[in-house]
Amino acid sequence: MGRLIVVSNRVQPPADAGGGSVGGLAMALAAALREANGVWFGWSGRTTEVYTGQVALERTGGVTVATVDLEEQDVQEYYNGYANKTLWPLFHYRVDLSAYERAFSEGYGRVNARFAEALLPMIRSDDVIWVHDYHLIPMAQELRRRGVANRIGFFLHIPWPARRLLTTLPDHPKLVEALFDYDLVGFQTRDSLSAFEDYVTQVIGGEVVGSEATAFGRTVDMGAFPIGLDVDAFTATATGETAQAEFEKMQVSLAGRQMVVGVDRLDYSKGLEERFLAYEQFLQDNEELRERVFLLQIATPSREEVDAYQDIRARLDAVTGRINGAYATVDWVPIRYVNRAYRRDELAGIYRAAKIGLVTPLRDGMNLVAKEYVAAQDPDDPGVLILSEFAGASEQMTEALIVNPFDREQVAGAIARGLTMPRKERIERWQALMAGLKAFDLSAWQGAFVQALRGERSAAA
Ligand code: GDG
Repeated sequence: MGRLIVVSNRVQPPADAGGGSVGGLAMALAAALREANGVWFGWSGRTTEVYTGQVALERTGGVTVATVDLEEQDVQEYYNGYANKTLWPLFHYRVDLSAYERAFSEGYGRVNARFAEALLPMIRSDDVIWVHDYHLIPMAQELRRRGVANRIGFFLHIPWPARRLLTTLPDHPKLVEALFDYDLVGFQTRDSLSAFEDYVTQVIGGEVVGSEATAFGRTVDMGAFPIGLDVDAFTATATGETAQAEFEKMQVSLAGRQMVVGVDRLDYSKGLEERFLAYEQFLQDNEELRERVFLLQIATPSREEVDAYQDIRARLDAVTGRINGAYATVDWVPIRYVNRAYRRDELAGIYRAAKIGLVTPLRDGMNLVAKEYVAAQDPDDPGVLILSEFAGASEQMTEALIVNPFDREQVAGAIARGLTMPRKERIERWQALMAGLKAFDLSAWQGAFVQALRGERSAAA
């Protein structure tokens, strides 16, 4: 069986992925690659004055890691530009924040071509290639242009947007056409898959039969492959020494109060402002519960070079300041708002100490925090997950309290319900959620995708 080559924008060596890493993708891929004696190719995260195309190779944790440096202009146009100022907001339904410049799209094309050129000499004829995420949609096209005939799959970690949104993107058919150079295209949810099918049939006039889409004179296999969590590993982390120490530290700090927790990259798609306002609504509506609870929001700084991220950070500073100013007492602050990264094992202890996991993105491909929160709970006394209907995870995690994050009163009501939910109901919901997590965990996810990519089984969802 041929090797697995994974291509993603950033590469996180597996050896480092246990402790301090940030980003669901890094965690997911490290494990998948170890199993498949894989090669992981991507950007080093470093810039050089002039692009050299030189590939740095490193062997770590059973995986060959291959990286290239980019030029500053590449980073501005491809990464900060087309990926994070154009596609990310658009695919998260924020047409208002999506900025298009021709230079961005040229930079995007150029970097994809550079990656393909750099990867080319490493590809053996029986390798399968798995490309990840919106940064690299044209990767297969660039490899095909260079004569690569291997099986190539693409997985989109973020949502596929509704057709009316996607058509606001200049040159949208060009972007979609590039997907037809893959053998397999995977989405997180059936919802994204059907939005893609809708675009192909309604905008391009293509055809969808079973799990295959035909357009631009080519046929591609498609499927929904919801990313899972390495449940056993995370549960072990949550009951390990560091997590236990963190848990005990939190117990002291709780001082008999109950904690609601949010953990997110500081990103406008995560709905943090709406979350704080819903929590304020809860404080207003539930005077008797008010000082018995607090919200801990960990918001890890992210993409700070992009203006929209500076704006959301300033807005969050203001809204937490206002709410804390309005409600705090001498010995109680309603929102503990923290802008720093924690170790993964510390996070696990924090999740375990929280009565409610508040996961309310406005749009999210999947959301692994929801899964981590559940996996970290004490089976005898589990907390309650409140989950946005617009997180991909809500397709699977139906036993959570599912909310519309735009509906402040509904979210406020769910917080009150979670805090007072009888233990029996908490246990029943948690058991059902855990069974779902175990049935389709990280290794099932990568196994299903790679098998479908190798043509060993159908992609049909
Ligand atoms: C994209 C899609 C999809 C957060 N803060 C810290 C920290 N994290 C970790 C969490 C979790 C990961 O980052 C975040 O993953 P999410 O899935 O919630 O979100 P994105 O980063 O937006 O990921 C998403 C994912 O790709 C995978 O396909 O689910 O929809 O947007 O694992 O725990 N980790 C550490 N310290 C922190 O402070 N160590």
